[in-house]
Amino acid sequence: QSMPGASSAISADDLRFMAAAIRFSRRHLGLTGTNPSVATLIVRDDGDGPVIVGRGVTAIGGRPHAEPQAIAEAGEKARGATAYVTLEPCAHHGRTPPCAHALVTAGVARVVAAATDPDDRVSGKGYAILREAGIEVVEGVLAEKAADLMAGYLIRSCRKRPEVTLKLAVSADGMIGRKGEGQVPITGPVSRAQVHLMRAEADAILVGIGTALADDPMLTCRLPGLEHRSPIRIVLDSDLRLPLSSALVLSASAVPLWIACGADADPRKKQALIDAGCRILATESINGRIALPELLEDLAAQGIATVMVEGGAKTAEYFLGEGLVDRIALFESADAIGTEQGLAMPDVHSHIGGFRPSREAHFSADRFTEFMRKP
Ligand code: AOF
Ligand code: ZN
Repeated sequence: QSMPGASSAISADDLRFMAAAIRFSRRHLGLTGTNPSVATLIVRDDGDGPVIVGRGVTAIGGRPHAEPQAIAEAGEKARGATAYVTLEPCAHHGRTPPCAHALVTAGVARVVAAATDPDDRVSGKGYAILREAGIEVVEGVLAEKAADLMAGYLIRSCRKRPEVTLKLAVSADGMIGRKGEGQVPITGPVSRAQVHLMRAEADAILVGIGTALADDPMLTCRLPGLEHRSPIRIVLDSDLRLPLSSALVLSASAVPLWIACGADADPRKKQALIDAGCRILATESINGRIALPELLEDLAAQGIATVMVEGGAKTAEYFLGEGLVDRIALFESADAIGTEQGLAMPDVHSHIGGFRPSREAHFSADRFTEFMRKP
């Protein structure tokens, strides 16, 4: 059946290969610096059905981009093939020549793209280069799915702050911890593994000083084989109360530890932490609290695109109250802690009202729900 414009219609195969490209792009989340983790699949059909002949994902550190890697793998087979790209191919001469030109030179016949690049050097120009060269371009295929994985990059580009994900673990009776007991697991081992995977994919993890003192956490990714993917750890600590003997400071030479303090924090404490390998982020503080918009702007300027806020209750409420949470990862345990020993987070459900569930899963006895901010 032929119809006008049928050449730019999308097929079931297009959706299938784009979904595969998006899954592939996940591989280097949190590892590509200020670049998003983007994937390219080059697919050709020589009569026996479509076959992937080249794959590329933005390299660790951000370069090379996805496209030239996929093109190199495909070689001559790229000629006349379709390229699936999760982000509009770049149009600028950075440390590598523009990917749009590379696709033209490789002779691909068709480019199917998901998200448009908000970068001023690229936005729309990548598609224009391809079209001027006679390549058929289909934009916006599974754009929302691709944007979901690139949310940090997109938010950092457009709003000059990182994407903030709030992780909450809540007992069946609404408690987020136990009084004066240090670290207590609320959810089970499968949820814990999920949290560690989320850490691996984030650029930074952030906690308040209350949690740092009460739990003495490491905040690293300890999944076997992914230990090297621990993100930067950040503590909100206006008065620099974090002890030099804390697990965080003791591991500062192995995994970066940044401490956000008020501009007037004790210079001797600052120096001692710096000597222990920490980095100090002197930030404006208001009523003894770090000014979050300023801190986030600073983090974005330093290349941080995703921050996972892991506690505690005060820090969670502070971010929620300031309207600075983009995503909530809620882990709900089937077990109760009891109002006697439990630490409740009073307003959590009122805040969650501004969010809509976007994903749900069960990790053994725990229920996991991801919420996105309502548009
Ligand atoms: C692509 N493919 O795989 C990625 C792209 O500093 P540069 O030269 O690496 O450029 C960074 C910009 O490149 C980044 O802001 C975004 O616009 C684009 N990322 N583009 O064609 C890729 N990662
Ligand atoms: Zn590129």
